[in-house]
Amino acid sequence: MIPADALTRLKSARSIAVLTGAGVSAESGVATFRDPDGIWARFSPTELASMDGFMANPQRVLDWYAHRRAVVDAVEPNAGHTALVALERWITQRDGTFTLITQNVDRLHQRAGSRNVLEVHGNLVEDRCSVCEEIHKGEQQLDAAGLPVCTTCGGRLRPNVVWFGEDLPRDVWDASERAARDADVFMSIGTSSVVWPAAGLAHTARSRGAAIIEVNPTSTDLTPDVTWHIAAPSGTALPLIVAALEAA
Ligand code: BV8
Ligand code: ZN
Repeated sequence: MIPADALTRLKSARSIAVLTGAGVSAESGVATFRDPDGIWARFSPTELASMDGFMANPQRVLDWYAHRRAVVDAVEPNAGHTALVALERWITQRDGTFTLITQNVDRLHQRAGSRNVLEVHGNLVEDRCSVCEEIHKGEQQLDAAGLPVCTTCGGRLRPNVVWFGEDLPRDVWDASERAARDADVFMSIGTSSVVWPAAGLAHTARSRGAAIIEVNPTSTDLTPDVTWHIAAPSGTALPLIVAALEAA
């Protein structure tokens, strides 16, 4: 299942960059965005994951994120998350570098033990004040309409995620681009590669000579440009890759 020359390339890599998407959390029981039973299948992104959607119906958007938080709180990281922790350990023990860039907002990578995680689309755990940008976690002060507001300035709180049409956090994005540029191997795992600019990272890596490994049971927009496509779930493929590297 794992191409021998992909393993050879990984063994000689000094720097690995990984981009993960909702597919990595699927085996934990967290719905993806675009698979037939995925989240967006029931809602449209513009209604829920956008400032316009939030302004139009804040309670509906806050209820949706509260639902997703409850789902994530009730699940555990899976073998794919754990294998990425082992891969980070394997290459850093060889004085190599490992950067995990994730589009996921569920923090399952951190709960699994990944350390150097770049959350390009933010996270579900925190709220952010839409006025003063202060980060809030858990405490709730409600306005007359029963909506959470900032305890510092009274501004409306929103999930600390990046919505469509919003810029990605500058420092996180710059670090992600640097990691993609410097990577010898770039792994695109569990993402449909349709959301930009995150989907451009693999192309940045490739333009600098990196080998691209895609782990996804189906083909994606990126597949024509990858070096190897491993058509398997991340919870199966990633432990096999790590076992082969550790056995070498
Ligand atoms: C921006 C956070 C500047 C919220 C999300 C260039 C070209 C085209 C469009 C654009 C462009 N530049 C900007 C855009 C517009 C837009 C965009 O990309 N639209 C797309 C849909 C066409 N991008 C933006 O707006 C971005 N901002 O560019 O800023 C700017 C500023 C102002 C005006 C314009 C531009 C912001 C994008 C961030 C949006 N926020 N999430 C939340 O989560 O609630 S996006 C959302 O999609 C999630 O973050 C998710 O992670 C992300 C990507 O989806 P995937 O993770 O790939 O999930 P998906 O379901 O699609 O795929 C799952 C895959 O897993 C599948 O392939 C499946 O086969 C596979 N799979 C299933 N099971 C498994 C598996 N794989 C492995 N193992 C398994 N077991
Ligand atoms: Zn505030």
